[in-house]
Amino acid sequence: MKKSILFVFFISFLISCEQKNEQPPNIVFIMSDDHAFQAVSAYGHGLNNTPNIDRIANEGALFNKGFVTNSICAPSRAVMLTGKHSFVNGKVDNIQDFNWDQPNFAKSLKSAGYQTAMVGKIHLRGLPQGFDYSAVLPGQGHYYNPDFIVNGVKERIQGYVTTITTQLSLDWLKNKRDKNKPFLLLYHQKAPHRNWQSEEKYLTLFDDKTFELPANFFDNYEGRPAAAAQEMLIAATEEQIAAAHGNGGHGRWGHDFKFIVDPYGRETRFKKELERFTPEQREAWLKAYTPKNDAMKAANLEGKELALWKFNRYLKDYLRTIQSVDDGVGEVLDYLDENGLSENTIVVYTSDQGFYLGEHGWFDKRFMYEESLRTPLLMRYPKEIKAGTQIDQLIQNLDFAPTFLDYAGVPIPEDLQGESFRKVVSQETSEWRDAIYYTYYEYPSVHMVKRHNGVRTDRYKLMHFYYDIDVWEMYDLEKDPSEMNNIYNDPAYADVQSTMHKRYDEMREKYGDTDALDQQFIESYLNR
Ligand SMILES: [Ca+2]
Repeated sequence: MKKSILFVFFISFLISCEQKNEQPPNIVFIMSDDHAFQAVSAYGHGLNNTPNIDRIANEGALFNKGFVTNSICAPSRAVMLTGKHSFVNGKVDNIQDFNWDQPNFAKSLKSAGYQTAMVGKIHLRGLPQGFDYSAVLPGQGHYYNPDFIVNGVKERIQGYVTTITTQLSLDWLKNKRDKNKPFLLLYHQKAPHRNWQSEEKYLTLFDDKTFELPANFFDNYEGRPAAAAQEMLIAATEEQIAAAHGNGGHGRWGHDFKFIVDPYGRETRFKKELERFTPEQREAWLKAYTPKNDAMKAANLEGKELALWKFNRYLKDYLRTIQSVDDGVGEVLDYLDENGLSENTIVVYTSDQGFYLGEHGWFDKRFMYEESLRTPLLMRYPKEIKAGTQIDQLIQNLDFAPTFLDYAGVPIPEDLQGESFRKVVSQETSEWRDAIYYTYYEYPSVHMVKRHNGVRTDRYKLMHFYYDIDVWEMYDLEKDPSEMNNIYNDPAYADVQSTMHKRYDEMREKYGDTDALDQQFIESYLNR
């Protein structure tokens, strides 16, 4: 009798050890909004310091070729959730509704026994499905004293949005989940989305610094008519700002540049933005910005000097908001460390797309040109990823859903269009796709970036702009990484061009994209 009791104890001890070993990994999926890879210090561009984000790569992997399928906020999030291209999941632009009833990887993990939470920006209307807990910003959300929709109920929370998003995430991790189950946390920051309002403590960070303009800031867009037609110039003229005003395109004094009265004496709408602030927040803001704005007005800047000023105002505000994002990442990593969770938790840091930090003279995204196509991507999972790993394969946001399901041991539905990169990042295999496919639809609209699609291989990129234009562009990224020289129809590249056209056709076939779908999305957009 005694023996058999001992035996039962021994067996249950073995089982509990096994369960502990086989506990599926937790997943903390951190996504910020519009965070350029150029503004993550791990990538070595020297603009800013993001020690906490960098820590993920130092202790795990840094991806040098992470890309999106459609470089704009809401569609990117739909791709991330569904693992399907925009023209398959239906969310092709920021305007169409997203169908939450379709499968997503959070629903699959929840059914498999995970505790799931979505905190911060999702930018998809409707109650998020697949989550035990959700606290999301309505639409773009506000930087100061934002409204959150907590499990479907709207409430205003006083404070700074990035800090609140971190606090809500930590509160869920500490107090709101069942700690006997593995967890999935989507921790998604609004920052550094425009109009780049920083936390009080960072209002004067970088004041003593002048950032140099990128080499192609004054791009003339020769050979690139779609690039010439955009409305996303940092140094737009007063005429261009006025012309784009209704669309919210080029930089506005009272929004992007934060003037209550612009340099020409006109009152702006920024005063209205300050109405959301508490008296203390407003005082801190005015104390920091009034002297800077007055000095700019007194200097009567013109031409290149004015461009340099606008670029610096933009870049500094943008980078300031990233400091708070980095602080939050540090707090979450600390929580994992302090609770013995780091070893069995996958941590991913990425953005919903890249962003132009003055390259081609721009802010914003949308184009398939490198700086918005590419995102920061860093990942830590000590069990399988060696510290200091560098990954050069072509990864897309399409791949997150199947990758997370793979780690969790949950079957990957056959209709997902991404691939699990688990064995790539653990360096068990180097076999991977050699091309990616891209689509963009939101036109005519804010920033006036024309509809286009294209294919990128390791070295070349072929793009087609269509609808009210029919223009092909091709780039040799090895010789021309800034994409200034459109080599389409260059006889020296005739063979490459023919191969790239073949790859483009193959990609459309593989993913199920067609001219008929392009036309269908034009019609549904125009008739909305
Ligand atoms: Ca975005």
